[in-house]
Amino acid sequence: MSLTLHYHPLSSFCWKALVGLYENGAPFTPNMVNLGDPAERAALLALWPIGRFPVLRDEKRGETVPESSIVIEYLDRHYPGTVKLIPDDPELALQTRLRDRFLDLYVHLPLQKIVGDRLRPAGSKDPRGVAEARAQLRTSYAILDQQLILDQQLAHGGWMMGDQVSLADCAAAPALFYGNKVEPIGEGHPHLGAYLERLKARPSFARVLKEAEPYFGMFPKEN
Ligand SMILES: N[C@@H](CCC(=O)N[C@@H](CS)C(=O)NCC(=O)O)C(=O)O
Repeated sequence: MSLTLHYHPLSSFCWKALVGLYENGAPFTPNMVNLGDPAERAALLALWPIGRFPVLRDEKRGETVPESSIVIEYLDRHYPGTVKLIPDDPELALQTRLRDRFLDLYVHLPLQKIVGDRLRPAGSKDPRGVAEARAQLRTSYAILDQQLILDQQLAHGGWMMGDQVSLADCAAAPALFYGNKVEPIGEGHPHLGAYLERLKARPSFARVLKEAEPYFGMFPKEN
């Protein structure tokens, strides 16, 4: 098999790539990386010196592809499946990428900050940074909920870009799932909450969640 995904089943950015892979249907070999194991960490660093996953390795094309958005763009371009994750229309493609960026930068990164702070030892916590991250999440939820109403898409049972699932939904699934865990979306954002439920029921994301289940105990609790 040409494609190998270096990943961890609990990692939110890996979930994004996995949703893309399961939507796309391209066969791949999953390689679970334990970052606590020095040899496995060194192997990941050899592939991508930043040392973060997901990383996709394509032996056939001799390419190493880091960054979840780029993994999905790469799949769409070189291993197109039945679902087109980046629309052909350039304007729609731009909107898709904007939503992907919004979800990564203004939902996913703040939630990562909150979870990361739980792992810091006492005395090295960053309460101000966490409060800012929570405020960012609340602002982002409100923008998304409002945007979804304006678009008439999510309010009517659709996906980020309308009827077709796209890169933006791959980004939304982990960002909203984990975001909701650390800063609940709540009843004030009904469209966003309903959209998250639809994502959870979608077979690609339901599969990702099922595969992560054995590892959920490793998710850092609030302290
Ligand atoms: N911008 C990157 C972010 C990747 C990322 O932050 N991955 C986290 C897991 S969700 C990671 O590798 N963390 C390991 C570490 O920081 O040592 C992407 O979109 O793939």
